[in-house]
Formats: sequence, structure tokens, C-alpha cells
Amino acid sequence: AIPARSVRPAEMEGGATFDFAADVVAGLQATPKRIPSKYFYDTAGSLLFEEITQLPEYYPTRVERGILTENAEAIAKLLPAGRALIEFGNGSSAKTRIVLRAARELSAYVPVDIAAEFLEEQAKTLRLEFPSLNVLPVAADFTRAFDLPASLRTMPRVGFFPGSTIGNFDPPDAAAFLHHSGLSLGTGAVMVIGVDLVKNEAVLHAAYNDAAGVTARFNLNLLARINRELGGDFDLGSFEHRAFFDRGHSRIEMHLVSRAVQRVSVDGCSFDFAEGETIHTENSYKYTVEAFQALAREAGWRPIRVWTDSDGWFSIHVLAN
Ligand code: AVJ
Repeated sequence: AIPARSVRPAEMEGGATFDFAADVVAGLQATPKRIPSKYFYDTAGSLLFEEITQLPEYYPTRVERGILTENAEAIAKLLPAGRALIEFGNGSSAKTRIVLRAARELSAYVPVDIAAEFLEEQAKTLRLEFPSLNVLPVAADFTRAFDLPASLRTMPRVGFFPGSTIGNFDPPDAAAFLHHSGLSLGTGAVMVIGVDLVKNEAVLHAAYNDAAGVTARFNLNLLARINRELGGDFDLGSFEHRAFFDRGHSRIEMHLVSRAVQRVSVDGCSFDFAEGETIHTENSYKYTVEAFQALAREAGWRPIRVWTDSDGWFSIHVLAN
């Protein structure tokens, strides 16, 4: 039986609902145990992720930024006067600024994110930095179809989804996202999307097992967050970070491994752990250029360009629908 929960679903603007308590309880009742990776990003988790992006081993952010900078001219051509740029995510990153600086003629910039408050703050900052830019934030869950502001109706749209965030979706969910984003953007749209690539296993392994232990802290913060927000009693010292590349699924898996037999309680439910039992906390899929293009085609997009770095570690795809 599932006991009455002390924490009710958080109502997000845009109508989407994340129910942290229900998702954690259901995930810990499942076999094998799992927790959705979207819950990494509370304030502490977002700061830890920022730290990850600056680690020498974590190549994706650095390499993607390089590809964007190198191809800024071509990206600007996708964004002439009259166009609207719609970013899936809050647009707080250095990558957004590379694109906004290159696209001087842009008519509107629309960051779409579920975190409404943070979104507004970022929008204010961007308006100060780019005074002539029309910044129109939309608070919505971009994994579903959403409505764009009416003022965009006559503008050709370009979607932007950097960071290989699409790698956190299982391939069917990634295809569903691509399909929905096509519907949200409308026909005649273009999508610019960053996708991490399959590569040497040692490079992948190091990126998710950094020497400074920041990724381990990022992973363990999920348990700290459960303790903080759901009254959990996880002993953080009794769990350890594990990340490995599963070539069969072409994904990095992150887990939290129980160091001992233990019982943990969360939100009035108890959960038993065997020694060595894990909670699966993240998948990060790595594609080949061809596999990603096939997925995009399946979802109704036409791949029109792809840029990679000289090592072939990361890709930025331009799709049209
Ligand atoms: C934000 C999803 C791109 O999968 O590499 C970083 C998250 N997890 N280190 C990734 C993450 C562990 C990251 N993404």
C-alpha cells in the first residue's frame, strides 16, 4: 500500500506537474531501483552541474562551445531578420550567448523552461545584455507540445537544443521529443541540436568519473535532496557513485551503489537495500551521426547539416521539417 504522502505535486506554470515524492517512491519500489535524472537539478544540483562543465575531463560543454564558435557565421545565416529563436531550456549558458551574439538581426528569442522563476531572472539578464532583443520566455514542459506566443505567428522559427540533453531520453522518448518539438515549432522550422557522440571508452569513462569527484557529489546530491525535501534518512556515506559505458545500449549509466545491507525510509515508506544493490540515476546516450540522423528522420525531420569537432567527439545537427 502507498501511504498518504506529505508532499503534494508541485504545480508548474504551463500546466506540467512533477511529483518528486511519487516518482521517488515508485522508483525505489521498482526492481531495479531507479530515480529520474531530471531530479538532479535543484539549486545545489544545478551548481554542481555548472562545476562539472568546467572539469578538464568533461569535454561535452567545451567541445560544443567550440563547434558553435567555429560555425557562428553559418548559424547566423540560419537566423536572419524576422526569425525567432526558440531555445528548449532556460538559455542561461555561454552557448546561448554565442548564438545571440552571432545572430544580430534576430526578431525574438524565446527560452522555454519549466522553472518559471529562474527563467524570468535569466530573461532580465539577457534583456540587459542584448537591449534590442525581444526576449519572450515561455514557462512550459518542453518534452510535450506547447504553444508559442502569438506574436511569433508570422516569424519563421529556429529551435535550439544544446548540451546533448536529448541524450538523457531513451531513444523512443528522444524520438517523441523531436516529433513534439516539430509540432510546437510548426512546419518550415529549423532545429539546431547538440548531440554527444560515441567515442573511445576511456574518454567517456573519465568524463563521468572525474578525479575531483564532482560528478560523484552531483549524483549523491540526489539523495541529499530526498533527505531535504522528502524527509528521507539516506546516509550519504553508505552509498557510492558508479558510472560506466554500456556499449550495447550506447549509453553512460550512472548509479548509486549501496555499500551495505541497509534500510532507508522516505516519505513514510521503507526500502531495503542489499550490499552492492544500485539505484539507477541517469542514462546519457551517445549517438553516431548516422544513428542520430535516422532518429530525426523517423520523427519527421530532415537532416540538412552537421558540424563536429576535429576529434569527432560532439555533433551539432541542423534539421528542417
Ligand atoms: C546535461 C545531460 C548533458 O549527460 O552528460 C553530466 C548530465 N551527468 N555528468 C550528461 C551529466 C553527469 C549531462 N547532460
